[in-house]
Amino acid sequence: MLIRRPSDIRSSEITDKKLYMDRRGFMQLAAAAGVGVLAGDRLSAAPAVPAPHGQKLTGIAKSPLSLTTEKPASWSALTTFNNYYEFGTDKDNPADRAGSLKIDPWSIVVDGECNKKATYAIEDLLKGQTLEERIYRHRCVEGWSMVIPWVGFPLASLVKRFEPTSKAKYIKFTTLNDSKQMPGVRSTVLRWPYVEGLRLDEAMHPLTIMAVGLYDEVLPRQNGAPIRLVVPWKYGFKGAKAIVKISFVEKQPLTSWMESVPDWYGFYSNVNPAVSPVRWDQGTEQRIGEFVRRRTTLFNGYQDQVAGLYAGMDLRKNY
Ligand SMILES: Nc1nc2c(c(=O)[nH]1)N[C@H]1C(S)=C(S)[C@@H](COP(=O)(O)O)O[C@H]1N2
Ligand SMILES: [Mo]
Repeated sequence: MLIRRPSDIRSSEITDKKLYMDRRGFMQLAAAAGVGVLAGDRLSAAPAVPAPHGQKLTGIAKSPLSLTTEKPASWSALTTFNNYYEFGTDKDNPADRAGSLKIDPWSIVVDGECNKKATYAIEDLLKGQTLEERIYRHRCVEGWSMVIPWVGFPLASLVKRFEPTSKAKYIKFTTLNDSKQMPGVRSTVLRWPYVEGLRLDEAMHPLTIMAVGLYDEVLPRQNGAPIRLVVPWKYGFKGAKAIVKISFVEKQPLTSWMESVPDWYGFYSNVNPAVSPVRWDQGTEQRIGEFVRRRTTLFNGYQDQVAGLYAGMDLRKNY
């Protein structure tokens, strides 16, 4: 079968070694994790790690759905080691370049198979929502992982409000595509805008949230401000950042990654150590800040909660 590869796909996408060789990223993470720096390395070589930006969210409820007692990654690791190709393909590009992204005002277009098609201001969508802390395991397809203390609310509450019709089987998420603000969209590494999708029942699952915060602060731009999707049993790329459109559709949407590299990226993208459709072996993962790889678990450890969604499905075919 012919594998279509974007001609200028970055080596950082193709080898996970790059992750550990990126000196700057490594120094930051080592510092963030409190790990000693190798002899001969000067700490001054690492840029200052950002402090929490001081835009506190209030009235956050603790959710019983955090389901992990692991310690979340530090603020600095979470905000300097990101994937956000609209700002470049290196992990520190989003932190360096997303700072001036205009996120206010922000609105989301809701269209397709639903009764409440409209353009909604983000304030309107947040009205009446209880913000919850959800500490989730995050597993990236490239093999690294983190524990992330999101603040958000169930996507199901929005979906109900928009009243999908009986024809709505999937939700398509479209994200901001603005070449004036996002230098990375000049690259052809992906077809822009970045598009992701979920089956409607996946979108309605109580673990699926829209995140607007990190720790108890407003979501930083590099993490997807003002609003992004988080689906903890799927690989990280499902978590579309800077969402500007939610479409209810009948047919499975074509996501940006499926379109670019269909043999590597499937629609479901459920974390599955037994299926490695992408170049990397998905059997193990490396927590940022740790030096020993751990075993990856089916559905990223959320099997008790989500396995029922896929009863009877061949997860090797539906990767
Ligand atoms: N719009 C957009 N959303 C995106 C991406 C992207 O390039 N553009 N990258 C995805 C990938 S590959 C991952 S792992 C997560 C990373 O989220 P984080 O940087 O907050 O950890 O965002 C996802 N959402
Ligand atoms: Mo990712």
